[in-house]
Amino acid sequence: FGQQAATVWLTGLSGAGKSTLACALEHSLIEAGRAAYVLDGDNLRHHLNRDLGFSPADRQENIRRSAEVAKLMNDAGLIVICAFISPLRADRDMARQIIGESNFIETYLSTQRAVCEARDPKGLYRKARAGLIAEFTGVSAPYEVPLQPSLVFDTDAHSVAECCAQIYRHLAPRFVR
Ligand code: GGZ
Repeated sequence: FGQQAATVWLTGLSGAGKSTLACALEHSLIEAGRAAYVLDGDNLRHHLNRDLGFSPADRQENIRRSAEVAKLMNDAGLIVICAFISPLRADRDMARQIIGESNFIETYLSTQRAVCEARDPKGLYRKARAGLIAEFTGVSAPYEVPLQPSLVFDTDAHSVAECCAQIYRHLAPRFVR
């Protein structure tokens, strides 16, 4: 495809804007003639990962399988954009190992929990607060902030287009023609 493959791994809370940014980035890459594909936690959980819930073990398995898929797609030459809460450092490190250090671009959406909770696009925080969803990240399950992400964006302060453009610039050295 005239590109060195990579996986842009978006991590952050529910409501931080991972899916929106992933979709916008995929769009701008394809517009520019690049082969790109989004793997989204919420989507994969309907199919490949439909047997998995939100216990720590199930999240780990969710990340493991998804990273293996991203790795295969990278091997096929695609730029993969992964959108998973992936709340635990150990699980993100596992994804990095599977995908390979040089192809793994950890991108942290640092948007504060209060902002994500105020957005609450699917009403999940409200349900979690009401005790209707157990082990909800940021409410009743942990989120471990990345220690050395390649990129960090607060989607409360920066537009989707700005974040997208910055990731695009980060990827550009991989485009060989
Ligand atoms: C976190 C949950 C939960 C719990 C359902 N905790 O923002 P969304 O709604 O549309 O996408 C979230 C999705 C999280 O799936 P991931 O595969 O990204 O999670 S992980 O990486 O932790 O395995 C959220 C919804 O599922 N959701 N229950 N308890 N998010």
